[in-house]
Amino acid sequence: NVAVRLVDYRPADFLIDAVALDISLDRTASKVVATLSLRRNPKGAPGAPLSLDGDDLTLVGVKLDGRPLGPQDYTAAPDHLLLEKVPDGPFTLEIETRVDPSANTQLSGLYRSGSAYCTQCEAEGFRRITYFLDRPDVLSVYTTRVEGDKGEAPILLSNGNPVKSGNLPDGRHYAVWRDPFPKPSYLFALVGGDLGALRDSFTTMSGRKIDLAIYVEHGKEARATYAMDALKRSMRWDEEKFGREYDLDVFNIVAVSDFNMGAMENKGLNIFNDKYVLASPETATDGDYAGIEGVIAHEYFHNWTGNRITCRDWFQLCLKEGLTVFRDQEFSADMRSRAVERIGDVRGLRLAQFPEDGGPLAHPVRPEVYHEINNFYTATVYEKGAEIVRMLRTLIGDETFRRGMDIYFERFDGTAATVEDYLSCFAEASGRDLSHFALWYSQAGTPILSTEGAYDPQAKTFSLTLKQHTPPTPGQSEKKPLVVPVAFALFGENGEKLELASPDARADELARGLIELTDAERKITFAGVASRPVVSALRGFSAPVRLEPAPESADLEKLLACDDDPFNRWQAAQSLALRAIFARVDAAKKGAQTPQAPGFIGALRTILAGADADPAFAAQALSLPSEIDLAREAGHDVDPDVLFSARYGLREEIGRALGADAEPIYRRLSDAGPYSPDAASAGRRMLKALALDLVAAGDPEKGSALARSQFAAAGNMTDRLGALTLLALLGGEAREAAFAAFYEQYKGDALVLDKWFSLQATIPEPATTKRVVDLMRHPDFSLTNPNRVRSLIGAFSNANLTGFHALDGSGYDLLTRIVLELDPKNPQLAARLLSALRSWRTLEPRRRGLIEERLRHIAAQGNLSPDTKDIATRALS
Ligand code: B3K
Ligand code: ZN
Repeated sequence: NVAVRLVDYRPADFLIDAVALDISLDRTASKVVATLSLRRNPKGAPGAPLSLDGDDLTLVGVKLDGRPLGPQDYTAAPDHLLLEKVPDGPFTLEIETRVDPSANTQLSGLYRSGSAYCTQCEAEGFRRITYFLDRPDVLSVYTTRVEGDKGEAPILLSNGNPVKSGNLPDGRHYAVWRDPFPKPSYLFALVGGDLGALRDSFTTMSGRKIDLAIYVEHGKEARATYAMDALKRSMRWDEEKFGREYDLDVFNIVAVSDFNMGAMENKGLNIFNDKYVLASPETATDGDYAGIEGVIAHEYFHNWTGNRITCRDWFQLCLKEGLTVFRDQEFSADMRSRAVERIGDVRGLRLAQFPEDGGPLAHPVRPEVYHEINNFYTATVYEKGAEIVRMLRTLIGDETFRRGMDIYFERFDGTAATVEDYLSCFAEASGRDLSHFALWYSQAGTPILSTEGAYDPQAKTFSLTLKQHTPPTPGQSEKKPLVVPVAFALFGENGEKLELASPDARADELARGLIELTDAERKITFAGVASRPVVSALRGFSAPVRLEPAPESADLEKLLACDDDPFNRWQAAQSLALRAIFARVDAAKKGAQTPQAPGFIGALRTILAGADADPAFAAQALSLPSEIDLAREAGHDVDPDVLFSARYGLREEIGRALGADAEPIYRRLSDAGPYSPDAASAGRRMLKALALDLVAAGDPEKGSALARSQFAAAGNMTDRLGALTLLALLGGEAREAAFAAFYEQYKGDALVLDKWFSLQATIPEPATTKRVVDLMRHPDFSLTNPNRVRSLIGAFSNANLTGFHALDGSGYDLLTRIVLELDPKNPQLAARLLSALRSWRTLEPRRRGLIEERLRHIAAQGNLSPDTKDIATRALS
């Protein structure tokens, strides 16, 4: 694949004002007739030939202004259609192609999921349906006629509003849809199938009634109730928070089982992985409900940030994705607990984005080059992209941020925009020069922020020195200081928050408790400080940086008790836990006696005692960092087995100390009444699971007995899966019996079975590789369903540190074999799985060597897809 570069961007040579599609669905030979209204782009190269993108297409015929063309008039191949000579004025081109949805295992373009037809066109799937200028800056108005068999596909959907429908001979029928909003081809969608629907309506702020429908497998309509509720809340929230009203007469969502990612924001016709639509108390966990709410909101919010204003080119992907993630995170924070949402978002960022930014796949939020765009739908573009938007809001304030967004919607509606366009709106609203801030978009890598305090008891001053530096990343060896908003506070001896006075900071910085660090270093001396204060820095995680080193333990314990920023209270508990675990790691390496952590355990005891006030927060604060967290924090020469033992040992120490305190909490929370997915109830269930884990950590027999009865009696999936998770860790016959019972109960339900596969893949013991291999032979396993592959192989390689990194290399062999087997069928999925190896250089030498061999073996394969080749090559770079 050739490199595509941002600097090479040129406007298209032609514009396509209107597209009329006529698609006749057939399992193996769907007929596609596309009529394009073309004209030369005044901004394009004069006299340029017309070169249309294709991918795996079979051309049947071409007509220009109604006149059939002969082979001498064009050059056609599966991947392009070239017309050297076309009229200078406007003209129409009619292109007929055939596509085979049944053979489409890549799940890009027109494909089959179960018995339904559906499409996925982002980023470059439309060219697998017809020849087109398949790039996001070519915006057209689409009219789509879909024809299908009435029995096979009674439901025929496309973008926009329904125009007409009718019957045809031979048991066929058709529907015509028209989308009046100009859109790029990646937002095109079509669905045909025999589906059930949950219907509702929403009245917009200006009083327009919108018909809503969620299409699902027959019989599962009731499981879409929560998604429908989330949709209506999203529509209202976007009106209230951003003044954005929905624009079509209908909004349709279709849930399919075979989907490469979470969902897709096609105009007026969102297509979803059914995992993010279907939920019932018996089949979905609290986490699933929260995921549905977030993804429904995300795709809906794209209607303005992504669809009405789209991206000029794929380098600008963060313009829609980072901004829309920011919007869905804010929505969830408003719907649930803001503090718990923030903790969860930061955990996610550290889990997925920090390792990306710290390894060979690091890239700027706005990349400058790609070989395969599908590999850039990353945590950096999405989650770090959202953090940049959040920092912008922090810097200019809520009101100015909203004014900037209003300018953006007003000025760029109906266009394909850039990051510069976006920032210009906030520069205008705030009167600030944002050119330095913009470096966040082009500089890769996670900055390291350090704070150093010096107290002068004579002068009663406290000097705080903030420093930043960003380690080099591939292709960017020199890094510049960034604009880092550091939210901070000082706490006095009795835990009181200090008034801030300093000649070294602006009045607004002191008033807001927000230091803007713009250079490599900044020193601020505070006056009138009666005793050595405790610093709470990076409050609310005000910038996506690493704060190193963490404050001293005594200060952390104090912050845990007195900080009024819940994020930093949680962070204090995490930092203490990390310190206690790494003390054990060091002792183990030296063969020294295991250190105990009485201070930390005392702090946990206090959190547990006050847990009722905010159960979800307490559960978060009481949870130990995962092994994956530990590996990332360790950063180099990682030995997963050592990390596992240290963590497991601390868990036992905590359990022995706090098990007795936890048991009554567990028993009290077990009396919960009927299930409700709301955040407060979910928080209580989270605390209950944590309490049970503490009991089991101290007394495995008792824990197992409680887990077995919870498993048998559970009235909802959260409690049942929580019990099964503990039983899976405890092992033995009880575990196998519970897995068998779970399978019997849910064997017909794919989404629940995914949990069954996942949980087994994450058992932290050496025998798990064999279990995964055996599970691949299970009749319910299939390489063609992405959810199933991710649930078994993805969970094993990303969430089972000891199992996957077994010293004999068996985990790596397994992943290699699957990636190579999957690659010809579904390259996007194969490439995604392979990226589990991205942090290989942080491992100890033996494992590092084993992975490098596998990566070289993969990279050396002859027929590798561009997707997998790109990941393997960059991972080795
Ligand atoms: N925009 C889609 C992602 C498409 C991925 C293409 N490989 C989903 C989303 O972010 O909303
Ligand atoms: Zn998105």
